[in-house]
Amino acid sequence: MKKVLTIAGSDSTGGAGLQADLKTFEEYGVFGFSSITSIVTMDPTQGWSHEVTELPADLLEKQLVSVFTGEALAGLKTGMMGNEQNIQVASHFIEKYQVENVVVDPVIACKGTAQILQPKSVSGLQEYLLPQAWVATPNLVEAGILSGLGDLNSLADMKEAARQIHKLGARNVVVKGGQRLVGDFAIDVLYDGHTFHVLETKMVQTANNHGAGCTFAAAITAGLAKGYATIKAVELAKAFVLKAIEQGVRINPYVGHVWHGAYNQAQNRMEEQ
Ligand code: PXL
Repeated sequence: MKKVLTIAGSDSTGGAGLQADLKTFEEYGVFGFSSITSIVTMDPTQGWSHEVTELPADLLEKQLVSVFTGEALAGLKTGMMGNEQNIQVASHFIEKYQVENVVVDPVIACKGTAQILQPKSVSGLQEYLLPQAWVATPNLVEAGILSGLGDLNSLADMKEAARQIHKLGARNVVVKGGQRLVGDFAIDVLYDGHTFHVLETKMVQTANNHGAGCTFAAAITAGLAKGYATIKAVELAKAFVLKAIEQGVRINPYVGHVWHGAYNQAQNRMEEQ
């Protein structure tokens, strides 16, 4: 059994964060561990604003000690880190245990909300986690910030950002165009330091896509852990997320989530015979 870890924030509504990661790991048939860095809550009395409560780094460290007591992990994903101390702790464990298949989802900006910006994470990501990443998966806004290029508006901009983030040490960079890039297709660019692969899927017009980014990175992690080549792991993750978006679920008046089980039709499991 392949074992994989997510170091991420908690989204109690179950769409993004470590909840998305664990659900995705299960769909891929790998055993999921999780260590919590922060807790995201949403307050409907404030127009459904997000609040991030950071957890202290010593608590993250205790969780990681628990996780790393067992045999080697086959993959590791980082998501929302909360603060720079948590980034340093995570980075330390990755180095100490020489973890392979590290996927860094550099969560700085969540889709559709400026409230969840994590400015404190930017330099830590650049200095510690991106150099350890086998794959980094910034969205358009994050890629603009991490590369220092600012607003990205075209495929050419995405390629240049990928090139800059590769220079920071990430071995493979997927810049996710998603809904932010104008056009009929969801375009991602994968750069491995030599070649740009432009990955296109149809754009699904839906509001029920909360959690898509986390799910994508978790799917890549699980695919790599299972031994898929990087390009194959990224392509499969894209197909997995497309299905999850197409079958998104309305959660409340404010938000709808991707359905992590869509690719395998998990809703049909365990039916009474
Ligand atoms: O999608 C970014 C993200 C990551 N992690 C957690 C989140 C969110 C967005 O809401 O809640 C825990």
